[in-house]
Amino acid sequence: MRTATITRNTSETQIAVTVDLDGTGSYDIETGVGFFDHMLEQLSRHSLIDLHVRTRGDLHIDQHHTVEDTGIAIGEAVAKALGDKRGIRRYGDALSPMDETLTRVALDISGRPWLVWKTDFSQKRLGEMDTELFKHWFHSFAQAAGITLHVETLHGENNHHIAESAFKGLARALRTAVEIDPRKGDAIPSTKGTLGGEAA
Ligand SMILES: [Mn+2]
Repeated sequence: MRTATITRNTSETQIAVTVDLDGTGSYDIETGVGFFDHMLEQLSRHSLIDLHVRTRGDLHIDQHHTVEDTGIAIGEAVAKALGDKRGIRRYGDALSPMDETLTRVALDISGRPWLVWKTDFSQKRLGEMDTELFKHWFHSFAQAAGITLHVETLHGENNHHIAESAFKGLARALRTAVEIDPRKGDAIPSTKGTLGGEAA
C-alpha cells in the first residue's frame, strides 16, 4: 500500500496529512484558508492522490506558516508513500490550460529538490490568500518531497486561473510520475540504482 501519514506539530502549526498515491482523487481538506483548500482539492482530484489535510495554523499572524508547513507535510507524506521509488515512472509533465492561461509543469522525482518558478500575479490576494505564498508552497513541497519541479506560466491574465492552472499542472505531472510503470517491474528508475538524492 503506497500510503503515508505525517503529523507535524510546532508552536506555529499543527498538521495531519494522509496520502494514498493509488487513490481516486478523493479529498478532505481544511487549512483555514479557503482559496488554499480550493487549490489542494485540485491537486488531489487531478493527481488521483487521495489527500486528507487538517492544518491549524497561526492565522492571527498571517498565512505564511500555515501554507509553508502544509507544503512540507504533504511533500513528506508523498516521499514516505513513495518509499524507495521502485517501479515508478519518475518523470511527469503537463501543459495545463485554463481559459486564457497556459502553464507548463515538468518534474522529476529525483531526490534532488529544486524549484524553477516563472509564474507572476498582478493581484496581491486571491480571496484572502496572499499570492506570494503560491511560490512558497511549491518550494516547500518540492523540498520536502525531493522533487525537481519546473513551473512556468506561458501566458495568463486572470489570477485565479493562473494559480489553478499551476496546481492542476502539478497534479497531472505528479499523477504520471508516481504511477507504477508495468514495464519496469520493480526496478528503481535510475542507472545509479538509487533515487535517494545523491549528486547528479
Ligand atoms: Mn477555481
